[in-house]
Amino acid sequence: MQAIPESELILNPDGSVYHLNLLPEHISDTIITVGDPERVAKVSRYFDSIEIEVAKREFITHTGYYKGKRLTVISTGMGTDNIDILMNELDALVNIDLLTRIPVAEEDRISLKIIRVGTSGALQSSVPLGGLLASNYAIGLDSLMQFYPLVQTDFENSISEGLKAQLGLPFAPYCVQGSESLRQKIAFDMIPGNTLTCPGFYAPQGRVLRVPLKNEQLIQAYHSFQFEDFKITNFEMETAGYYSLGRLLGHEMLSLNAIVADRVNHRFAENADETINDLILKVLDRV
Ligand code: R1P
Ligand code: URA
Repeated sequence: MQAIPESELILNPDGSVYHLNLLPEHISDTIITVGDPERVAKVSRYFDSIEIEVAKREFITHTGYYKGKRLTVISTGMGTDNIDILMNELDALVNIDLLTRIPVAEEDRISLKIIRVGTSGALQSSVPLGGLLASNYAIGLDSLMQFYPLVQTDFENSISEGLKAQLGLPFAPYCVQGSESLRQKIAFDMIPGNTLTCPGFYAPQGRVLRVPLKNEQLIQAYHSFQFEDFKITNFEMETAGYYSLGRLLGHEMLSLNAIVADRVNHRFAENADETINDLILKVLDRV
């Protein structure tokens, strides 16, 4: 196999991957990801000890031990473009020999367990403020999967095509299921849901400040979409990127959402920090 060129797999002078600034020994095979860089310390403050702290741009990484288990927590910032960087560089750390720049043999590949701990807005009144929701399927309204050969199941294709028609979009949003085994293990008591990943926080999530929406019925269209018993429960900005790249690269991925905004009743949580902390503690104890 040919070595991956320097311009494709970019390494820093110390051999670390370009944006994450990490070396293979800096990460555990179990990784908690958060959007907000300040949330990293809110997770690692529960660690028994912190072994490594690395920071570059929005990617802050702490690796340490929680009740004897080695864990890594990394912040990603917002949006699936950052998830493209995160997932490819994490994969390079475990599945490419960074000295020879050659991918490891298929039988030696490592599958990471990655759990997103993020915030989210609810699209159904069955999803309460302060609730914890585990994404079963994710639907991506962003363009990331226009560039990767994602293979969808027939059911996922039906969701993609149905939503394209319902929203009158010129493209079919992508739809991907996350890890069922991680969901059973970590999120058995959380609300199961289907998460819409939006390429923005304002108009793509139906929010109007000064500029009106192109489609005034957008929230209603998200809310009322139904295929068999599938409904969209919540939205945020990363999950579909994670689930699709998890499938393409062979990593197990689960997205967990602390519900901080209720878009049906137009309310925002007064105790969002408590809800997120509750989610962090559950994940640390179960991962
Ligand atoms: C928007 O406020 C951000 O919050 C959600 C969205 O996905 C987006 O990143 O997740 P985080 O709380 O993890 O950042
Ligand atoms: N994050 C989002 O992306 N949307 C919300 O409404 C809340 C958190």
